Amino acid sequence: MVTPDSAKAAGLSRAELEAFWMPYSGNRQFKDNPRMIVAAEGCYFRSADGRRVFDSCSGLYCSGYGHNRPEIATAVKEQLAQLDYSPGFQFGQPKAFQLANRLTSLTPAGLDYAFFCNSGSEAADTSLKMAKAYWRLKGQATKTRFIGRARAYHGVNFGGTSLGGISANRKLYGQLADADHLSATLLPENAFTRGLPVHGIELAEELEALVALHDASNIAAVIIEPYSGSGGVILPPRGYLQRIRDICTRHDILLIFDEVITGFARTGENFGADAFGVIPDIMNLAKGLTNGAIPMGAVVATPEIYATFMANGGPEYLIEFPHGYTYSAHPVACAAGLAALDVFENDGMVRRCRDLSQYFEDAVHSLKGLPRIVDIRSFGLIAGIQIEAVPGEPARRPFEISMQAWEKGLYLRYGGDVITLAPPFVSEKRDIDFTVEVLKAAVSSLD
Ligand code: PXG
Ligand code: PLP
Repeated sequence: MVTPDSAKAAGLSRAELEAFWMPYSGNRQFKDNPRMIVAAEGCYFRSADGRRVFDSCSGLYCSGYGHNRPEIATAVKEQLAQLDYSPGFQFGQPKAFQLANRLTSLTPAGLDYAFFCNSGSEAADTSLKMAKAYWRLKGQATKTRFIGRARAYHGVNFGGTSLGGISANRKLYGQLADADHLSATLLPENAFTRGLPVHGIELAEELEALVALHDASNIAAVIIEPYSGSGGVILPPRGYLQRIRDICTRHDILLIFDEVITGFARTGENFGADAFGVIPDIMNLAKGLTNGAIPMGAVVATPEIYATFMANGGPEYLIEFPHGYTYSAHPVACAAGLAALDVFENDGMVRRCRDLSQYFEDAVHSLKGLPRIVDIRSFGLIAGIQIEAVPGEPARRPFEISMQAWEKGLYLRYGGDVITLAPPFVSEKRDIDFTVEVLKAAVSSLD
């Protein structure tokens, strides 16, 4: 067995595993069967027991440009030596402004103002507060309601938890903030589609029904992932996002795209907005912004939204948007962000994603026909492989597959009963082959 030695190899006793309450983890199982990662380079982790492990999910979808990029490491080191921290409230540091310019030169035209935070969860709650305040400043203070979607993920803070739609993430907390949810766009007739599914555009009409119920005068915003990542790689049917956009525009409802996973090349374009040809009013980003090296998120808004805050801010010395984090636009995060965007552009991550995506799609869809695989969905360099659930034991089979994969040198992520692959853009074809081979063997060994 590899696993019992893993903590010991990392110099930790069983007792020393206790104090750390691990996030989104089965703490009890892990602490009895630890899986320690001690180093990384490119597309590979090194486990504490010295094995190379292929990272088939770019960490948690965040390290698409490959781990331990020297450009990012150097920028971070230099920044730490020059300015480790500076207050972001009422004072500035140059890299924040540089990064905002770099970022908004990449985002679609009309998304021109970047607000920085430290994670995708903070981006979600920032965007919701921004939307609500925007309508209040415009004298439409009844526009307060938010609409999300079933099976969506918008992080773990109060707003994002409520607008999210993965029941396992919500059930312990009750309804934290008021929210309505559109259906997820997962239809059986679309099973095993490559790219965007054909059926389901009419699901967008549910938004009209919610407008009829609440009246647009009471709705602030709709928040949507261009495709749901954590929810199991749920793709938008052709025309669906455009129809959502049209309904929002017609009723004066802000459209927020949560691009925490779809942003930064995963779709084969800079952003999901580009890939799907639909421009939101607010775009949430994190993960790829720094390649995961330093925590950072961003909310990018239209000039109209920014101008509304400025025009209604009162005397100039006053704060227009009473919101921000101690670590908003942290200088080290900004340095990492600037270096990551250099890598993103100079090393052509969008092109790399496109170049590999057909091979990836063919490889992943070659799993069709194996027992227990009930759907495969793919777009760009992301894929969801849906495994038939064991009744009453959600996510049991993907968990078992993931544990087997780890033993064989593959880090494999899953959400619910869906195995999610999101390899680094710098992966080789042989890495994809290896991933699919390991998966094939693991799936074939299921009861
Ligand atoms: N929005 C979206 C669309 C996300 O995918 C967040 C917000 C929250 O970001 P932070 O940085 O607060 O975690 C996310 C994060 C998984 C998985 O395996 C997905 C995420 C994070 C960790 C694991 O599906 N998405
Ligand atoms: N709680 C307390 C007591 C604080 O003083 C602060 C920040 O000053 C926060 C929470 C918020 O922390 P952060 O800005 O890191 O989100």
